Formats: sequence, structure tokens, C-alpha cells
Amino acid sequence: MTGRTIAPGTVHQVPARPTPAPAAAVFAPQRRPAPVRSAPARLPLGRAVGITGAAVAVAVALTGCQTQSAINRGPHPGTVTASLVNGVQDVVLTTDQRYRFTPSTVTVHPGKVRITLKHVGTGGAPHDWQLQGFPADSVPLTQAGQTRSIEFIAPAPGTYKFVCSIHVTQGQTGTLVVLP
Ligand SMILES: [Cu+2]
Repeated sequence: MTGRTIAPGTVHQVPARPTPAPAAAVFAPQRRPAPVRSAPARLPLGRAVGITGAAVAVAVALTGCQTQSAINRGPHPGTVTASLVNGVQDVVLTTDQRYRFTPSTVTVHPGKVRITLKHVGTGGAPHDWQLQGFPADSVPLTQAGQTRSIEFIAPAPGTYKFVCSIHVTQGQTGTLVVLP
């Protein structure tokens, strides 16, 4: 108790502080990537080519769907403001097996918009792009490695939600802002 008086206490506390800080920092980043990496890392192990290879690929794809169907609670990355070039505002969104659109916040001006969806993943589920409330303004299901586009006239100024129609529950959503 006497050691806790102000004068000696300050001396003893100095070396104690640095220890817990780095320990916590080491644990935090290690836990996150571990489950994500373990699944894809095993995919290429299948040696067989041809029928067996295809069977493995299908099994892997199905497994991948199930293991990754958990909600992605990570941040929605990126913002972009489109500009009119040759009468159209080009917006390119990439997606992969992480249930995200990049960028996920898209700002456009009134007029024609072209949304291009590039599935840059190496496998897994296809994705589409749908502007909620405007079913015609949608990019159809796009497989890994594919690129598909849709052109439409921006709706009235405001804020709209867009989604991948088959991965809404996994959190694959974004925001379209139409400027006045
Ligand atoms: Cu999707």
C-alpha cells in the first residue's frame, strides 16, 4: 500500500506499460486472415485433371459457398463520382468472393449511366448488380472472370441502394447517389 503512493508509483509503472500493448497488437491481425486463407489454400491441392478435377472443382465451389456464406461485416470499400464522357457516365465495379462491390458508394449526375460489373474473383459464386426499386436497371449474374454492363438513365436525385440479389444477406450492398 505504501508503495502505491504517488512518488514511487510513477517510477514502477513506466516499464509495465509497453508490455501489454504489443501483445494485443500481435493477436488482433493474426486471427482475422486465418479462416479466410485456410479454405482457398487447399483448393489447388487436387492433382487430378479432367473428370476428377472437375468433380473436385464442383465440390470445392459448393464448399466455398457454404463456408463463405457468413455475413461479411467488413467495411464497404471505395467511393467514386462519375463524370460524363461521350454522353455516358462510366462506372466500373469489381467484385469477388468477399461479397463486396468496389467501390460501393457511387455518385452520378443526372443522365445516362453505364454500370460495368467485373467479377475479378478466381471462383466462387456469381454476382449481379441490381438497383433496388428499379428491376430493369440491373447487371445479370456475372461469373468469376466475366465482365457485364448495363446502361440506364439515372433515377431522380436521391440516394438508392444497390445489391447483389443473391447475396443481400451476406451484406453485398452499396449506395448510389444521384446528384441534383
Ligand atoms: Cu453476390
